[in-house]
This record gives sequence, C-alpha cells and structure tokens, in this order.
Amino acid sequence: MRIDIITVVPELLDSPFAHSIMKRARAKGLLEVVVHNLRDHTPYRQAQVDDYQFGGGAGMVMMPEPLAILLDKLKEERQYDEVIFMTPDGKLFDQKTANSLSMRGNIMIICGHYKGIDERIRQLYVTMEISIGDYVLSGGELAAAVVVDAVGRLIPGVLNDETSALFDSFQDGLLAPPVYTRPADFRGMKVPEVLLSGNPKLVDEWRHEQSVLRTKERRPGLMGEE
Ligand code: 6GU
Repeated sequence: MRIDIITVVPELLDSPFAHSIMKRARAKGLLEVVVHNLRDHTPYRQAQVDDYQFGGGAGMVMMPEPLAILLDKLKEERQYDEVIFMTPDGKLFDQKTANSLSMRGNIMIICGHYKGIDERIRQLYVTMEISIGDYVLSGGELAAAVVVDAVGRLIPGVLNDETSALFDSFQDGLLAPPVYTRPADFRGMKVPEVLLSGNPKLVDEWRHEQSVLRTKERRPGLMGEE
C-alpha cells in the first residue's frame, strides 16, 4: 500500500513512521509513505502557498493552484483509491474506517493548515474528509499520522502473532481486557488467579467477561445502549 501525504510542514511527519511497527511495515515493503512538501510545487514567488480569505476575516487559506498542480502530477503517475482531506469538520475516524482503508492500494492525504484549503479543491479532488476527534489541531499532520498508523498496522502481514490486531480494543466492538506481566505480586497487588491457572478456556472466558464489563462501564454506546 502506498500513502502520499501533502503538507506544508513535512518535518512533522519525519518521526511518526520511522519507528516500531510503522518502521517494520515500511522495511517489509508492505507500506510506502511518501511525504510531499507543497512549497516545492507552488508557481508563486517566495514559495507562497496561502493567502488572505475573500470576504475578510482572520486566518490564511491554502491556495488552490499549488495543490492542484501537485495533485494533477501525482494522479498522472498512479490512480488513487481515495483522496482524503484531514479537517475537523470531516467524518469522525474510527476502527471501521481504518479497516476499510487498509484494503486500498493508493491513498492520498492532504493536510490543511491555517484556516483550511480553498473549497474548490475539496469539490474537485477530495473523495473523503476525516476528523480524528472533536477538538482543533493546528494542522492536519498529527491527525494524518494517526490515520496512517491505525491503517498501516492493519495491512495484512504487518503484525505478527505477538502484535496481532485480532484482540485490539474495537476490533470486535469491545474494549480490550486488562493485561498483566511479571511479577505476579506487585507491591501486594496480585494478578487475577485465573490468568495463572494455565487453562486457556477459563482465561478466554475471563477476558471476554472483563471486556464486556469495561465496555459497559466506559463506553456503553459501543454496545448499542446509547
Ligand atoms: Cl483532521 N485536523 C485539524 N486541524 N484538527 C483536527 C482534526 C483534523 N481532527 C480533529 N481535530
């Protein structure tokens, strides 16, 4: 899978995909992340990519021409299954969206900055608009990193048994159960007996019970009770 990201702050995306599972996904050739600096593609002087908004008001808007030039160039080179614009007024990102994106071949992600991008780019190019939550970030980069991480780890072959996504929170509509490691007695706090029982069936039952309890308590909406 290839993910192209368009940004005016490429430095923000240096580290998120250079470690841990994302690093392995790229090393294995399962995930390719290509970051494009929009300023390298603007036809305007002094690498200008934003301008005042028509109608007045505080905040700059990303101009359509640099984005269109770069998008046209990339779309000539390959077909994109989805052109995503990261924006707080987009659709809330969830595990279901991550699952479906992980089955795509080529994805483009546009990161907005300032007051956003010219509306005509959204009309002409964008096929999907994503928000990662009801709060405002300074730009779409950190949100894009969240999406790439959530999607990248679901690409078949990226995770192994050790890191399997099968038991993640949300993957079965439930939150994950509590987990424990050594020591079995930590400052007087003991690991639940059943986990030391060596009985996989009992362990599975306990974990499922805990998942249900936790979900009811913390996120009743996930169980269709909201
Ligand atoms: Cl995708 N972008 C920005 N700027 N803020 C956000 C967001 C995205 N999702 C939540 N807040």
